[in-house]
Amino acid sequence: MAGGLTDEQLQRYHRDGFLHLPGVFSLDEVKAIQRECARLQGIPEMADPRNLRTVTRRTTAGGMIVDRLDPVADLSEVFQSVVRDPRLLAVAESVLGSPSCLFKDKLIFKNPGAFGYGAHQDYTVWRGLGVPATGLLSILLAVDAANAANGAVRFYPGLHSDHHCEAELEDIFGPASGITPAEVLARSEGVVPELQPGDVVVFHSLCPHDSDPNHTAESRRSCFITYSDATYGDLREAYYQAFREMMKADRAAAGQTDWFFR
Ligand SMILES: O=C(O)CCC(=O)C(=O)O
Repeated sequence: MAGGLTDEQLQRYHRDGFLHLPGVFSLDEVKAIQRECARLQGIPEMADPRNLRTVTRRTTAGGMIVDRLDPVADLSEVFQSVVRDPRLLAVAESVLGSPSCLFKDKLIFKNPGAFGYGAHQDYTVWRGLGVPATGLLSILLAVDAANAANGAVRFYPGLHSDHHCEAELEDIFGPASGITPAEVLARSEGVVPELQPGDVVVFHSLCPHDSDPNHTAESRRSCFITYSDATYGDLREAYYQAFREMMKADRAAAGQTDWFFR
């Protein structure tokens, strides 16, 4: 793994648009990551929806909860090591065909009852960056086991050659925003890889994916890390600046008057 993907794995990645790699992180490594998630979740500012690092989500019980920290690596030495892990960098380099830059990282808690996500292609929100879809690659690291019951991510194989989003995005945070049309999804059959803690799924920025609510009593935490082809330069700082401006506008539109970033 430190040497990246084998030819056979790369072929499967290119065929499907995603690839499940079991056991990339050991149980001991993942236990340290789980402890770090609990520590972060216990910091009051990280559960405060005014924090521009947090994103809230509806729950099946009708409430709202903080569902993610975006970004997370700048908060934590543990996640700093995850995003720089040589095994992940080698996978990114295999797929991108060049060295990579860290573009984005987020920790999704998917607490009990948290709603899922409609089918989308991540590239929809990244298309203005001046990077082709093949120059952006995401890696999902399973912090907890993920399965159909707790809202694991479903991937639609073979649909990563085209971008299926004609309309401009009005509101990137809205639930109906950037949804992949049903007639496109009907050309594939969604696959929900059952993940163990420490497993990884590598996926193309055009691979449509969605998820169901977490119907269990435990969180389904996952870290999503996106690398960009270094040929296009380091995009992270400019991206997050623009992202935070969009968040402020979104919150102002919802009537929120104060926020902070910590
Ligand atoms: O964690 C999930 O259930 C899905 C998250 C997702 O699709 C995304 O953040 O793009």
